[in-house]
Amino acid sequence: MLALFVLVSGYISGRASRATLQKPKAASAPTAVEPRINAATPPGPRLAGMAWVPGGTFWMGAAREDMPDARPLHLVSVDGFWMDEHETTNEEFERFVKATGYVTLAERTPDARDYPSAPREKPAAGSVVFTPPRQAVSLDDPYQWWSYVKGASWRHPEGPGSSLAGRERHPVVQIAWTDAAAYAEWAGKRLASEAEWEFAARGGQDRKLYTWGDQLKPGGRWMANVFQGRFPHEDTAEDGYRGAAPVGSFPAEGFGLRDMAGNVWEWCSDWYRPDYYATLAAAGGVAKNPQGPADSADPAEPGVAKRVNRGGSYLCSDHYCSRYVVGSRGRGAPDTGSSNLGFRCVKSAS
Ligand SMILES: [Ca+2]
Ligand SMILES: [Cu+2]
Repeated sequence: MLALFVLVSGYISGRASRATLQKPKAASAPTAVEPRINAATPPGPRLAGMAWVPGGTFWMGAAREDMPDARPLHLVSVDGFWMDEHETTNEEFERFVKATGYVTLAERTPDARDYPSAPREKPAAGSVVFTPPRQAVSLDDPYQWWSYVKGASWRHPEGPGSSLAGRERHPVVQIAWTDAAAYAEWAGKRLASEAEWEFAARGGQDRKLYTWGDQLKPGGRWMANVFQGRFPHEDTAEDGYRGAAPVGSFPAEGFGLRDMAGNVWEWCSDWYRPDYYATLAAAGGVAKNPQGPADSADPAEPGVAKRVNRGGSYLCSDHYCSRYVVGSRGRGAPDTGSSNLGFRCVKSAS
């Protein structure tokens, strides 16, 4: 009893007590932190359409030369939470719009004062659509395959003339961060932090390349809806889908979640900064439930604040962007959707 008291009081006063120093080192010294998955069982009954993500401590990031913003690997811990098993679908989003009358940003005529650098012509409601060229193009100019299309919105993902017929179970796209946050609030949920999102995507595995393991095509099988062929003009749909797929078309990962790689990008709650991981790593120890930086910076588009996107999309391929790598990161302006960007929600345990 006394030994225990000495040990505890020694820790409280910030220096090791004699009792501690006499113990074998391994038993008492807080040595290297190991990644672990919490054992805690779900708090209460399962929520409809959601999977329990138990939380734990994990190595976050990707140790890849071509992804400097995903380096360095650093230890992060997150508490358990519930997560939508799949991306929010068109039929789910329609229920929200019917119930609330919500109008997405893409459907509103932008205020010219918010876009001082835009062309002088009258701003029009619309959104960003993947418009592939007919032939091979240089991969350093994304404007070759992205266009601002008037009238594009979640109801008309590729612009006027396109519709949701037959796409009820496809992920909703053309969703700005603001729209995703509004849906989440209505649903009594929220967007995941980037750390929660990555912990969930790893499915309980440690430092794997993909949500399912280290091999891109185990047994020759595609595990996610991504892009095959020559980007951007030739999508051979070897995985069965050109463009988005109905949610849940590919196998679940370790926590029961679908499409955490590929299909559509997903909004997270965090602001984006390429140096955020370096900041956390420099602080040392384990970052507990990190919520992202206080502000945003994107050297590729200075002056435009960005929120984090994760998971990559049906446009990701190994010779262009590889963002189905589980630790990789994306970002976008919170007022801007696109034809390969959607979201899913989470809910805290309490
Ligand atoms: Ca595909
Ligand atoms: Cu990509």
